[in-house]
Amino acid sequence: MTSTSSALRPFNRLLLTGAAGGLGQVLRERLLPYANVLRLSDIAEMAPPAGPHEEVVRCDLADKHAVHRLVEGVDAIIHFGGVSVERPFEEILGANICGVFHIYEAARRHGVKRVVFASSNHVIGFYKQDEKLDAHSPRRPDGYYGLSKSYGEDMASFYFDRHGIETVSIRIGSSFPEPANRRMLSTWLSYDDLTQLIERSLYTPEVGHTLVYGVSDNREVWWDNGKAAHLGFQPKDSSEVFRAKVEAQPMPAADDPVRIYQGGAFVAAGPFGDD
Ligand code: NAI
Ligand code: 15L
Repeated sequence: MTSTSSALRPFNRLLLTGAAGGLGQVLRERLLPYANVLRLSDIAEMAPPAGPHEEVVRCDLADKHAVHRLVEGVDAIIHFGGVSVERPFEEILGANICGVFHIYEAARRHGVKRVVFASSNHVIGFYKQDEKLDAHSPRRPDGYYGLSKSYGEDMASFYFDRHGIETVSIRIGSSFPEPANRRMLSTWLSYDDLTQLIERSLYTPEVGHTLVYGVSDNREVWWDNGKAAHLGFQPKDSSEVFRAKVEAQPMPAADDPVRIYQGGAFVAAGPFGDD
């Protein structure tokens, strides 16, 4: 937990989507200091059930009316729900593409002014690992999943320009307890740094639509966050402490996408058949 959290005035009610997922379960505990009530939502069952200062609303992001009910009464949305890996387009369509539209349209209707959107490095996955990017680099999505996150970033941009709803889109690298492979030595985002980034995304006064790469202070990083400096995000962790353990793994072949592309294996996923 970041040291500044206790000094910040909590929101009355925050909504976290994807709350039953890998990051959702981590954030469920860490976001509690930022809200009087944390509304937790997922299509999956929430375990454990709602505790003090929590409420659970089960909801399919593909269901427009359910999402509109879900968003009513919240002050800000941390949108982490959806399909989180490469899958056939039809699976991604409902959860991620319709889902992000439903979230923003519900935010407009209910007067919610701030969204934190879990985007992904797979928006730029087809860049090579020796290329350096910033927030203005053209996107190169590496699949339907990356395309859906690209669409989400555009949705955020549009709802700011048209309706004044502010968003921080976090292009998360790889947020897990520790980096699982060599690629993640560059893309790893610790849970503490993710929490700090969400805190800055909620509390920075004017963000418009800000795009920030969610990455820790790793030795070799492909992404420059200079254009998001106003967030004041200062990652504290580094993948370096895991380097020896990761480098004990066998080296993948030189032509393996995991050694070439920023998106790693995602660039080679699919096709998923003609059905
Ligand atoms: P996850 O797959 O563990 O969690 C996603 C959650 O969304 C799941 O609990 C799932 O039940 C829920 N969900 C799926 N379809 C839904 C629907 N139609 N309606 C409501 N809920 C639905 O993924 P994880 O790792 O926790 O990631 C969270 C978010 O962060 C995702 O949006 C993912 O794309 C994004 N992200 C995560 C990264 C990581 O390294 N963990 C990297 C880049 C982005
Ligand atoms: C993502 O977007 C996924 O949600 C996560 O499961 C990882 O695959 C991550 O990217 C990554 O690229 O390591």
